[in-house]
Amino acid sequence: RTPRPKLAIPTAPPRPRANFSKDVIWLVDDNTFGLRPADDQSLKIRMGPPPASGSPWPMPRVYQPMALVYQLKSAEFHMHALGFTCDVLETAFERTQKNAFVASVPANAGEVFYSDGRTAVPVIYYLNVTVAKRCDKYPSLRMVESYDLEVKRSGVTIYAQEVWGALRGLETFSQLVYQDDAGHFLINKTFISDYPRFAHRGVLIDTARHYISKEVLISNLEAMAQNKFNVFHWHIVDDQSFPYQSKVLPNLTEFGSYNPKTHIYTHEDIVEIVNEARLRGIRVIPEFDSPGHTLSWGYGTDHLLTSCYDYTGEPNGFYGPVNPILKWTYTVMQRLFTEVMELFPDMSIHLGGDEVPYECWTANPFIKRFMRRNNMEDVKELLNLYEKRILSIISEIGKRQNRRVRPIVWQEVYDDSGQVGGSVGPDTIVQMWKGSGYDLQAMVEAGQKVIYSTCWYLDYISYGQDWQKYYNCEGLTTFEESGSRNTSNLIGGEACMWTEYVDDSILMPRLWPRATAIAERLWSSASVNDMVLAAPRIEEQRCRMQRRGLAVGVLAGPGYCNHIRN
Ligand code: CP6
Repeated sequence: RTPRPKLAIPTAPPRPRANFSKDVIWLVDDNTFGLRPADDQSLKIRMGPPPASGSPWPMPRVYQPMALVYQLKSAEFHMHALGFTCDVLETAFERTQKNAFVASVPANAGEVFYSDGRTAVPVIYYLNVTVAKRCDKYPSLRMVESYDLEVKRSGVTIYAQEVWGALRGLETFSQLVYQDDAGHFLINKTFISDYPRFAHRGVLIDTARHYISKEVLISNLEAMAQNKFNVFHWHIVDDQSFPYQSKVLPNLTEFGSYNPKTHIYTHEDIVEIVNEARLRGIRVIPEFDSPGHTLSWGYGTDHLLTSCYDYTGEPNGFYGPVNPILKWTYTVMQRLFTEVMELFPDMSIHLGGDEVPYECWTANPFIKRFMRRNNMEDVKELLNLYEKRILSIISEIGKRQNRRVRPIVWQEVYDDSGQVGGSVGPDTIVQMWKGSGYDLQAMVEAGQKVIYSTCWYLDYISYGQDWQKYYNCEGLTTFEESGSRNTSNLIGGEACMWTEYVDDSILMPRLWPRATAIAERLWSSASVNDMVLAAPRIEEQRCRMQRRGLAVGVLAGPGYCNHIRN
């Protein structure tokens, strides 16, 4: 095929062409500059082509690719666990084997020579992983994801304290592999030492506005793993539908789902999804949003939602948020959450609490009377009361199940009931999603653990390269520049995919590779923020995901990937 002519109009960013002159070490943390194995100094000949692929995303903390090239042969490449192992590591080997050797051009296992035409490129046959600690069953907020990775003549080595770090290292390794024009798989001599900036790196998917199939959710988990995300925030139910299969309160599902035969997540589905996530070091945090966003709960459960009243003092036929003044409400919640917390092993459960339509509460005569009798002047006190009870139900269930729970709530619970003395305890994490007028720094400095989402509403679409907006994230940059103390209270962030206008057919291409931009913000050092340097690398990550069979969308306008499927 003849090369395509160069056009005069601006098109895609230039294809990734790393400068692999042997004197250049690029994009590493300052404190490690100049650290380089000595044997590299003695190279006499220019080694191999610069990789057309092979740069990792997100950028590792310390990344030192060197000019020396090795060959890998897919059929003669073997991965072994030298330390502890378990199903997490063994299945990761299988995924890594597949992902590392997806061919852009037909694979070629023949010999490769350096540019002198005589010296053969050494072949590497082994990858050894040492995990220092026995595998945990499930990933957690406290898992250790750091790893060291070395590619050298004798083989690839990954060292990790915990199996979760080994997963991240294997993903990085698979991204370092690239093909030359003749189809040989190559990898550069490389030293990497890596760990995440934030412990909580999430993707929210709303499965209530549109039902998202198990297959798409699992495919999304794979995309998350390839971008080192570690939390699937499952916004499973909402006003429009209740697809969660409740066995203790079957009417919730029977009447609340779009279709109880086809559009639900059975317990088996959930176990499968949680397991697919676990194998990739991804936590699954379910969200049962209440007291707002609960209309669908009302189809199968009487007296749960508040009856709304109009100005004449008559019920207007509509229902509002969950009724906070009935014992029955807390019975329902207690039963539901007991079941949910048995099914979802993570220490966190998301309790929602956003966008409560207070007008319905304040117009209801029974609630008015309740407030009067309890000396409540502000309806926010009612939210406070509700959240306090829900949080105590959750912590009771946790105690009975012998686990510490770290509930998550949307920021309104902090904003509104913080004012009246606080349903939000020290174990509660607040997820921030509102923009102007809300202050991340203030929240963090007040000692509140925060998950940040304000910049990252991926359901919003606009013409042009919006990944840059997500990559920059002004709110976070402002926070960084403020020189805030207590930065450790910012535990991470989440990309949010609400699905009012998204279903199975477009969820993957709308999320990816846009969430890829966020992945680097959440994993890499704060100093890795140069968009010009990021542009070719993120484009390469997009092509890599596409090559591996993920239904990713377009990132940056006209362009192409260097493989058959475009
Ligand atoms: N659904 C729920 C939503 C949103 C929220 N909660 C939402 C609000 C504003 C925007 C996007 C999404 N669709 N349950 C707020 C957290 Cl811009």
